[in-house]
Amino acid sequence: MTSRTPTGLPGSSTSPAADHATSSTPVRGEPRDGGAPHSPRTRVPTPADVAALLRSRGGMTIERHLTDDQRAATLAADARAGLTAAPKELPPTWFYDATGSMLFGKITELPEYYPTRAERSILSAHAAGLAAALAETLPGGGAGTFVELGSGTSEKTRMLLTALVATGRLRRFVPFDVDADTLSRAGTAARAAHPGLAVHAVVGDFRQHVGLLPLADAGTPGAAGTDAATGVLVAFLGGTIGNLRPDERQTLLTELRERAGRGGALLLGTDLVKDPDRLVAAYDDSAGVTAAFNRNLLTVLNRELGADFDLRGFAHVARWDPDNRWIEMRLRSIRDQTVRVAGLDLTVSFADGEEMRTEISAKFDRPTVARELAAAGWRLAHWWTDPDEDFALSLAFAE
Ligand code: SAH
Ligand code: AVI
Repeated sequence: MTSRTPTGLPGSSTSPAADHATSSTPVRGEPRDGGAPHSPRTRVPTPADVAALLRSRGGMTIERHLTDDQRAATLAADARAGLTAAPKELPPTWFYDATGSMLFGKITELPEYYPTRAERSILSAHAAGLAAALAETLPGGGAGTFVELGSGTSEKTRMLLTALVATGRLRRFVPFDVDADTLSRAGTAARAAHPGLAVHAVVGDFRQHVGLLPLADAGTPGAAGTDAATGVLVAFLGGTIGNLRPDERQTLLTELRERAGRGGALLLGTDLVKDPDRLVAAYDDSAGVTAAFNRNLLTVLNRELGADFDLRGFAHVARWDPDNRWIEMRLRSIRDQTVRVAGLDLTVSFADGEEMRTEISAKFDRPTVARELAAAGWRLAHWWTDPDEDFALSLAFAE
């Protein structure tokens, strides 16, 4: 299994053990060593000790595939590559610090931003049917492990968790996100709602760390160290797959298929193509929340890379690209200006009117989703939409 690293990253390797320090850390508020003070005779607990301790106390574990150092290195590599490219571009992953996640939460409540409401309505109508479909098709009568990529607050996921727990098969919930704080809160909430469920939160970057996901090879009954004969459900909700380029989507879907094994299922949320005016309004709301979300990327670079972006010098732009069928968010420089990025020892010039792309958000239709899934080894089994057909949830099984 290979673990992908953005081009040019230091430490790029195909050996997960070699290039990704993996550690389990206790949930906030839990004592690091179970309360026992360190003394010369007390062995410093290893990450495995801590994880075992928390499990035995009924706690949640957090595994870090993206340590603070790796986050800093990945952000630096992405920023250097993007700010020196022509045209300039930054990956949307870096929107999501605490402020960015909070702003995204506000976006989901805006009148113009329909995707969250539409997906919630689909989940509310079909969560039980989904659990039944999994029970019918997956080995062991359902999903034993439920992984959620880009989980955020896991707010909509609660409906799914309730339906899956009701099947009596679900043992483990694995929320996976780049934002450790939001992840920790979401994992704690899931654990509180379902005390019998093991919650194993993973801080990671789905562009790099999917190969490290703790998934059972569901199609291999009795596989050592796995929950063997039960299936795995991977959910990727919210339309976040549309924030990846087509080649990145294909790589991720293929890697998920390999990791989930023959007993794997994938629940994929995709926003659908519609009237461009509605699409642009969803990404350029009248209250200016999306503009603040977009500019927050510059705040992240200022704080984490010692840059001196003047946020007032950049205008928010949202545009529909009919050829690629995606929304593009950009930041447009409103004057000639120079930005110093001390952490990269880099000076970047922006011309008046120059635009830097910060996000694509691709929109889909059923044939496109089915084709992309099939190319990665997934068979589309169910396609559910909201009544207005704004958004779709696809349930696919490993071929
Ligand atoms: N699934 C939630 C949140 C969507 S917002 C919903 O449907 O509402 C996108 C989420 O993906 C954020 O929580 C963000 O932190 C996370 N994310 C963005 N890029 C990521 C990456 N490269 N790896 C892991 N998580 C990422
Ligand atoms: C997370 N993702 C699916 C959102 C989207 O709609 O592409 C991010 C977002 N960007 C602007 N508004 C919301």
